[in-house]
Amino acid sequence: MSIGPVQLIVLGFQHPEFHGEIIAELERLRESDTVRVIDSLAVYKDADGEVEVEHLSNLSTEEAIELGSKVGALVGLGIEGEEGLYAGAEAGAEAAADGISAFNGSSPIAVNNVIHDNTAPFGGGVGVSVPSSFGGTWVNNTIADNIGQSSGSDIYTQGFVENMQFVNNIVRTTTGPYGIDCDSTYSSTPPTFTSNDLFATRGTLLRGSCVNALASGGNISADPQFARERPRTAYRLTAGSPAIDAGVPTSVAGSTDAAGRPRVVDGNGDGAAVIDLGAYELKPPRVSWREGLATTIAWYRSRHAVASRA
Ligand SMILES: [Ca+2]
Repeated sequence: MSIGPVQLIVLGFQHPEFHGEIIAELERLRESDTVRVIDSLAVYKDADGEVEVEHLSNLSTEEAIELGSKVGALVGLGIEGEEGLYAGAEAGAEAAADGISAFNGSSPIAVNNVIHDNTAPFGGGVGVSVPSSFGGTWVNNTIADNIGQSSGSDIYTQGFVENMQFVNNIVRTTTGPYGIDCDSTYSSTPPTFTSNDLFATRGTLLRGSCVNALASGGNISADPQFARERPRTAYRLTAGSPAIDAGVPTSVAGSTDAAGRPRVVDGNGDGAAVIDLGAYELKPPRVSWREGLATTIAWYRSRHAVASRA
């Protein structure tokens, strides 16, 4: 089955008291073909630090098996693939909790995702609303061309996001009114932005507490020069992109990019392998078109010279 556009939302509740209203609303939206919940986790940590987890999805079992591991990877939770998914569905919270031992005390980690062409009132690409120091670590994602109808087309944060980190991402906003909006209603401390390319072709790029994101942290604002957006090459970098070899080292990025290719390679030919920004690492061709042409001309000329002498 095809998926997309897909949106990842993290919601926090200060005083969780639910009586089935959320599930009923999601069922209603599913029935009207408005949204489908691919996977959701309700996580509750009590005063003693015990974690309870409940799964919720309105995909069929077959669809959930196909997508389960992708979503687990997206939010950085070790659900242990299909086995963990089955176990969670069959045995409920207790079985699923076994698969997420890394969750307690850590935040969601989103790495190597291409998040594009989503629409929401706030936070078309990434929407995070949290009541305490949470919100996750976002590394080497490409977040582009999303629409936040009211604000935050590509990123919208709300709540206490001072521990949220954005590192080596590309954000390209092509629809306003605002690309990245860090709502300061509850806290004026923004997430930390380090070594990202934050760029808008339309609308205002930054709003709220992250309005100065470009002033520090080695962030840039330049056209990332994506490849022509055919399905196989969409959002990959082209030679000359300012995102090439522009990242900071991070073990979170892993050893491969979103296409499964080696992650840290020398993309600008200066002899130093440096991580790129965004979900894809550019691997330059071994011989450029110009070099190949020059070699061919040199070969032809040498042959021609020999032939003339003969
Ligand atoms: Ca590189």
